[in-house]
Amino acid sequence: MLESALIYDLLRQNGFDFFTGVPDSLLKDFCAYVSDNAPDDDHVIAANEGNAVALAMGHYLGSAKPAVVYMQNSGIGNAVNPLLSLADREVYSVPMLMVIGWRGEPGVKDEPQHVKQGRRMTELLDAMEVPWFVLPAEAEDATTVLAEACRTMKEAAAPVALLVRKNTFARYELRKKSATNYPMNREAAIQCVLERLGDEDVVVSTTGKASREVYEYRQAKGTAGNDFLTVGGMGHTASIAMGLARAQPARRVVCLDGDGSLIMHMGAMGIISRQGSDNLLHIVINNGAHDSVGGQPTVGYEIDVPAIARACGYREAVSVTDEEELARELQRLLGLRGPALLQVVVNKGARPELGRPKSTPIENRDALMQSLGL
Ligand SMILES: Cc1ncc(C[n+]2csc(CCOP(=O)(O)OP(=O)(O)O)c2C)c(N)n1
Repeated sequence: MLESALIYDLLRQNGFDFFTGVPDSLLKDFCAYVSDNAPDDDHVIAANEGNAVALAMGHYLGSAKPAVVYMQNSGIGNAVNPLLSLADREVYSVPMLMVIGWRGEPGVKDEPQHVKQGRRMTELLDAMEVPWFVLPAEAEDATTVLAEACRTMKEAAAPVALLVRKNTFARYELRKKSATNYPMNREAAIQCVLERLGDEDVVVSTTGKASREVYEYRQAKGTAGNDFLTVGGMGHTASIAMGLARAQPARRVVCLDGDGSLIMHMGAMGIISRQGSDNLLHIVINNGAHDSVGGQPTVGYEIDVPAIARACGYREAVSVTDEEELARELQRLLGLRGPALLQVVVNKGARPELGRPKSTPIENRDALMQSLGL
């Protein structure tokens, strides 16, 4: 296994002084090391992976130095447009080193949303003509491959990818821990909401541990619920909820979103409020972090989510922290014409033994559609 320190130091020695990206569970240790060791100004956790590619491009324009862009392979989708229409050698030709966590690598068991992405990943990079290398888990080989990747990046003057397999990096525990003291964490907030919804209400929950907690709640209660558990497509949960709300105007649709997810595709907020989602309640569980993949910070605690919602045209937007306020505002907002936004500010953290849905995404889809009489 590789020490993150070794790769970080090699990157620094190769002239990389700016790191940006979106965290990934597989790169958790490397991301934590960068968070702890890169000066704050040299590290930006981006809203989405396309955003990170563009930041790397701006950095190069202003410094003549390539940046490191880290991401999970599911983020390649977000990055394709700026990679091909900006950084590509046939457009602005901007070098950068992408460090990509390889979820769903063939032969390695993973969740359904990662399987095809992992299987087709190298072909996707080939189709984009992005040269790629696999980072070996052994220090000497990793040093050689990293040097080769840097050489290729400089020669091509274009983005190059370094693929990171599961268990490549040795454990590194984030030292920069931010402890908050809110009354609830995400799971407590989710339970409080689910306990108070009616049998007809539809729930759309976001990517990561939130959906796993919704699933476990239903399992524990032995009730089915009308839930759509978003497993992939981080950042699109609220748009799925809006589409559903429009198609089912007689139902109340409750979106359980995360701050990282909200920020990833925040532009959707302006659309949600303009297109008549009267029956949509958008709940943002804000733990100020990408909790599901290692707890790296988002700007969730620093931005005023209800003010943004109001400015986007949501009819109501409030923020709560404790269970009593949450229960009260939930009842009130469910009774109003939407779209409304309810922010719940919570501590990060989850139960270590939190399970994963045993049903497949298609079973989840069918169960929901059946419950809607479709
Ligand atoms: C496009 C994309 N990039 C990155 C990921 C990896 N990922 C899964 S969950 C998650 C964090 C989500 O953060 P947030 O919405 O705040 O929810 P939390 O985990 O804090 O509950 C990330 C980065 C992903 N699934 N998809």
